[in-house]
Amino acid sequence: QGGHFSWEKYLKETGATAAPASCFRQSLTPPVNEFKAGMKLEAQDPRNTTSTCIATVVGLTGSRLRLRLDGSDNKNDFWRLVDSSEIQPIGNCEKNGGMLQPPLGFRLNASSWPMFLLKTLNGAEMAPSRIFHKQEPPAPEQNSFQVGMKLEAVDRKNPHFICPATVGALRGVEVLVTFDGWRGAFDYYCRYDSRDIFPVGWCSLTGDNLQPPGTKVVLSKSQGAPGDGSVESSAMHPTPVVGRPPGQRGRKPGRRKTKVTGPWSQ
Ligand code: MLY
Repeated sequence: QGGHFSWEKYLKETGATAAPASCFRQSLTPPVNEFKAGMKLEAQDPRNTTSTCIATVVGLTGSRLRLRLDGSDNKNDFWRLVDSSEIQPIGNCEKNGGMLQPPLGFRLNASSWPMFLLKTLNGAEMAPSRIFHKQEPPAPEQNSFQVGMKLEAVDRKNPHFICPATVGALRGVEVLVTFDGWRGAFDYYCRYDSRDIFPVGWCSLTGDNLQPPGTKVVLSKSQGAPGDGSVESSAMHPTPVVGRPPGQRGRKPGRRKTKVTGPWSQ
């Protein structure tokens, strides 16, 4: 990883302001993470949200858990905040009259699910209910984000990453999350009360790993070439941009040409 990213310097450099914590559906003091790798719990299947499945904690990052559904493969891991309502102690589903389901893409024959369930839970370390958080923080009453405000946001294409981002637009209850230095390839709209967006400083409070901004210059809507006057050129990134065909945006794996050290690096 490059130099440590400093929000303080970056905000100064960009002349931007951080979105106030009151804009977000996050607790003011991030929820403590008392989970351990190997613990099992119940989780909604992200690919089939009506199913409650067994998941194993395969990693911990800040206030988040990296989860893998039992009976699934290792290519569909997902991340949840420890205070997410989408994770529950084992037994919760049955207590509420539900039935645990095999994950979408269950690697065995569907008929072997009952036996698989027995075996996967036998002798397993179940996450104790006391380490779950009673409820999610309440949603703020309204969308109070403003265009230009800075935040930290999950990169939904690479959800293990939390990155510096800017509110690019507002659309009713939705916010356009744009990733600093990534030319729009990873941008998305989400509700203002999404659990994937955090106030500036969140990662440093939780110990999660905040990525540095990317190094790409943002082009205007006309997508003109650098030098034609359409470049919004961020002063921090004088790096020339080499175009790539649409559908191939984002950095090629393992070929970052520019070292990520900006004036905001410590
Ligand atoms: N493998 C991807 C990683 C890009 C991550 C972008 N995020 C941090 C906004 C790529 O090189 O395209």
